[in-house]
Amino acid sequence: AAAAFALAAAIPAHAKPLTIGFSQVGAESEWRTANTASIKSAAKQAGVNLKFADAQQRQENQVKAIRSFIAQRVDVIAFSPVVESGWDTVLREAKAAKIPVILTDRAVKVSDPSLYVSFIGSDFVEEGRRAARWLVEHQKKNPNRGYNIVELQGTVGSAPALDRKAGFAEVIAGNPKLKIIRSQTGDFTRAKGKEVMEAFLKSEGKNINVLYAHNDDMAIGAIQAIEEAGLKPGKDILVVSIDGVKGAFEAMLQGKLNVTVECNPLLGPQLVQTAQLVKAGKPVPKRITVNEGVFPAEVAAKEFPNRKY
Ligand code: GZL
Repeated sequence: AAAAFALAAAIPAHAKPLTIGFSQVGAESEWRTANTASIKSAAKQAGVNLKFADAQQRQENQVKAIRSFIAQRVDVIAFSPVVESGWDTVLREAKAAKIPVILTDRAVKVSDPSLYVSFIGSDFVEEGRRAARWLVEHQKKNPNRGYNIVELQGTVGSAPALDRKAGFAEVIAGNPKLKIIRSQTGDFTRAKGKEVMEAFLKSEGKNINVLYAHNDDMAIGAIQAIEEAGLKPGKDILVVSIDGVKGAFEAMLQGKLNVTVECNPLLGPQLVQTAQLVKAGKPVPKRITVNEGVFPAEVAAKEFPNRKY
């Protein structure tokens, strides 16, 4: 042990690989799969020692993972918080252990903003606004059609679900033509999205003109339900969703989905770079946003070959 200690002491501090403990939400969607792949490949390319934990969408598993990273004395803790609240205690433990914390993808609501050094992720309120703006413009061009909207919300209490709902509602507020008639969580998964859409169709049937889904996976599940009900997704019921994953482009090419608002999952390089700066004691921005666009069906064929996730 003494020899090993001597060896470690002999290695200049900057030569030891950076160790990041990362707690991921789960594997609930195509978006998440791409996000995980980006983080793992960026860590590999940078020679970072990545300890990766999948929480199966349960907050208690993320708290456990963070506690284990503290016990292992990792250099940096990073995580995508499944929900916004309930993090103060475990983040205070990380602070007491002098381990910096970086948030990726989703935000937290904490009493003390010094509990994390940086949040790298999208502006979900703007994503909700972009989805609604597309619908407002569609309505102007189709004055004779109805716009009764059913909404499939993301995971209850998650930043993307809360913010995408708020952004969308902000833009349609005061517009008598656009009305949300049902809204329920589909937990960001295809299976739940299909199940909830089946319930919407049972209770509202032909009264539904639009589906607004907080992610493409729920939209893809809902599309199956719409077809099984004998209706045409993308025509009888407009389908508006968020993420921009491959499945959404394929659905647009089949005329079953009308627009997807991009939410960039490729955060790995920015996470690794930020962690390296933090480890070197360099300042980092508190908020790092990502560039993203809006892809209506008419550009799907041209854009599809460029998609990276
Ligand atoms: C958004 C991310 C959301 C995606 C979903 O940054 O947190 O979680 O929109 C994913 O597909 O499940």
